[in-house]
Amino acid sequence: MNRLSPLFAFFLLIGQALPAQGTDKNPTSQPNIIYIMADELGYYELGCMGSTQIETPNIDRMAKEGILFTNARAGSSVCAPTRCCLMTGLHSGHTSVRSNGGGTPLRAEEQTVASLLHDHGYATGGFGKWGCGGRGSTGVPEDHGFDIFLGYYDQVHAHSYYPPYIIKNSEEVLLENNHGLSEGETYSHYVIMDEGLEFLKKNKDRPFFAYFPITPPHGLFDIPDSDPAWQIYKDRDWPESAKRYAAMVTMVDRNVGEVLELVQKLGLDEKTLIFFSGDNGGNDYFKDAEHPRGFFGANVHPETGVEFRGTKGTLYEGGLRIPMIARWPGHIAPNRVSDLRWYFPDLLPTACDVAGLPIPKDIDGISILPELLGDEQPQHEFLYWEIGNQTAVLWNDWKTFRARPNAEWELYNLKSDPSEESNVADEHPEVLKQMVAMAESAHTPVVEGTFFNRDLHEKDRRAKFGNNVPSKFRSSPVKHDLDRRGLVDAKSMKVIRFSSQAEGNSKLAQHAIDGDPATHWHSEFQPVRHEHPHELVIDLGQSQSLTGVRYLARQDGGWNGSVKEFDLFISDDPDSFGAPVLSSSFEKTKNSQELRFPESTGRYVLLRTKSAINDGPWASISEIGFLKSE
Ligand SMILES: [Ca+2]
Ligand SMILES: [Ca+2]
Repeated sequence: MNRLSPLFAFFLLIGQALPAQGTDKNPTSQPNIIYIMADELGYYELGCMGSTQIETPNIDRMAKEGILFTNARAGSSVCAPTRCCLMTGLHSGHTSVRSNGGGTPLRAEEQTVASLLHDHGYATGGFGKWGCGGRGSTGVPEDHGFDIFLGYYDQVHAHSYYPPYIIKNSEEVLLENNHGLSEGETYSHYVIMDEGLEFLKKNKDRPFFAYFPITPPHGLFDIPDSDPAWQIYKDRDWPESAKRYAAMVTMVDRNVGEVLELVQKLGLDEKTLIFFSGDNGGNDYFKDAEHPRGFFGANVHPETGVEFRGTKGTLYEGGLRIPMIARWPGHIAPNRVSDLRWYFPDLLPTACDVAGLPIPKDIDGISILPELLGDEQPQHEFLYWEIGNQTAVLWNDWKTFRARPNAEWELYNLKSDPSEESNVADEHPEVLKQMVAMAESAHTPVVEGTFFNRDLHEKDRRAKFGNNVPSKFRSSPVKHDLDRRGLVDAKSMKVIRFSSQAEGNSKLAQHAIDGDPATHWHSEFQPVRHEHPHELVIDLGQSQSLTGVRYLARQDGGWNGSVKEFDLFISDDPDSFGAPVLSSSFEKTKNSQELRFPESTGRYVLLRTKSAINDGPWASISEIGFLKSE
């Protein structure tokens, strides 16, 4: 449907640089933009997407008053990388935040939706979980265009709704009587939402961009018993966590209602474009024999039972499909359903287009303003994702996926096979060849930002636990440490790729080289259990001649994941390793161990585990280091 006046459409056709105003007969420049993003919300977990278990009347109403997108996808399948795509207009082959450690920073010079709008006179506020740079790094939001950002900078911090403090523009905001995890009196999300609503009121007379990357329903499944949303579910015959989760989604729905109501009350309805979405694909939360795809079936069509393969964390459709709604009375026609295929890198150019700003050239997104206004919408040539070792491309009806660099490419026809069950790579070699070329063209090596003060960031991560910081987060003395004599300096090393990490348990890949024997990397074991081979790729900072590897097993009581058989590779190309320089095994000991190999030179080291000391499927490393040749 064409919502433009014929005259206005004519001006667009001849390429006049008019501010984009759609049906607005008296264009007022610089509309407001509000982006609300629920963390972890699954595709089918809203009423308007078919859920019959979770009540979301406000979001359903928002969809009716605007566009419900049925073919939108996240920038990535986990929290930090997907946020980076949303903020920068880049896909995950070009972004600076591609690992999900929680505090990986944007580079100092990077532009964001907020910085572009801010330079154009917008007030800019963020409320929720940042995930594009911990405190003390080049990625903090107030250095990337936000006048104010209140919430969590680091994702581990964000797991608790009762931390002793949250962060506002890198300063600590104390939350009264909070003790971390689920213990406390001040529910952080209320504080964050209140500040966001205040921001809207305060800036009602000037253009604003309000970004609400709120944390529910992710993290610990906590909602105060006094919350009206809890009252709806508390007596259901469901598992406790499932009830809490549903209540958190309904609370988010109430928050969306509060934003809609306030915008209307401020008389800004027609001046304000509002988005609501998830941040990555849903999870199989609370699954059991009766609900193998999770209690609420985040990736299962409630009526047909057709499933999206995979979950959060994978690049199958289940990791990427998200609910997405846009509402802009007077500009977006009500009651529309759109199957436009778009994803997070498209927010930045769309925001620029809406605000009447030139769209930067060096991005991957395209503006979807034409689709919002019911006009002819240009399409992406293809969509691209990478995370950890996984790669995926979407092109026409085709989706190709590769689980890791040395695995076979899989090919699916999403039109006939939305569940990605039938790999037709062998039947369509020409299609696959073209898509592999697209994937290769889309990937550039990651260049992250930097930390100048890691202590602040680490403090925020410990704040998840309040005063009861578990030993792995304390710098408590452990019995053994890595023998560091003659090693490449740990400070110059960086983990640039890993197969998986136990993010929810804060056993991150970077812990294998953080210089602290009390912390360790562990491969992810829930919700997805990854098996050998597990991989770490470490950048030594510069090409080095090496003659050996030293390793320290996890220093807590456990042995899960302690490495037995492994291959070690050295290369000057982080994407291409030849034959291993060492194939060997570590012993069952908590002491520092050393193995030698013939002198080999390179900047990047790949460790690939083949088995664990206790024959389990996991990998874990407290510390690893590399011996320089003398
Ligand atoms: Ca998430
Ligand atoms: Ca460590």
